[in-house]
Amino acid sequence: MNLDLFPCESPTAHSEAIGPCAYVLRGFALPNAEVLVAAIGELERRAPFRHMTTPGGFAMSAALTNCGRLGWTTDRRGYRYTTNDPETGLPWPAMPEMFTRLAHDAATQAGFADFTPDACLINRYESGARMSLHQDKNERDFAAPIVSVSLGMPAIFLFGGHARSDKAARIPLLHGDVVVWGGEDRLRYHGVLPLKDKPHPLLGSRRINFTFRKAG
Ligand code: MD3
Ligand code: FE
Repeated sequence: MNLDLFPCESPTAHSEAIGPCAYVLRGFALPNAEVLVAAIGELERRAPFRHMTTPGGFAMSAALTNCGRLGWTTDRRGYRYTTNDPETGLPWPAMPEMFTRLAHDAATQAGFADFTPDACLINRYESGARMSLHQDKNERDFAAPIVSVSLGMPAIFLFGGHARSDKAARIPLLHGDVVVWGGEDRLRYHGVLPLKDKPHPLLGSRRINFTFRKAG
């Protein structure tokens, strides 16, 4: 698909461009941080964090869970979205309204109108956990942006190009930062360097990252 068919709009104030269609909104989620953390406590009782296995047979160092109509999963058979948690057989927990609104408002701030996520993947990192360079391409429609919210320990985000071998920029992401990726940046390789142990007052030696997607 030719993503140049989806040029990006001009973002509003308080955003820092890290690519032609990618923006960091520093501290955008700070007012919601405590409510987000409380909501995770509730979600993980119904759909616990777990270390999934990649198709290559490795356990991911970040643990994950999902909320929303669709949840991202991986096992030996591959990567995909499912309506039910493979661990419990139950539907993924509904996406709390506050999550949907936060993602919508962040997308609007970055110039993407009408973003309505149907999937929220929640990654939990402890010291030393990482995510190697990859593309997110299990979603049906690449025209919608992805919104990510970082909480807890800081991380260094790797923002690469359209080939795995392209040099990646290193972007620090702190508690409360929100990033919006769309248009030609939607399929760029990205990852997270191994986390250093810098305990956070709210989350201790953990980092939580929410990514909101339109998957279906
Ligand atoms: C850039 N998560 O869950 S933020 C992932 O911090 C993932 O947990 C990282 O990569 C994390 O897939 C990075 C999210 C992110 C998501 C999609 C992107 C960054 C992206 C798509 C294109 C470019
Ligand atoms: Fe990703």
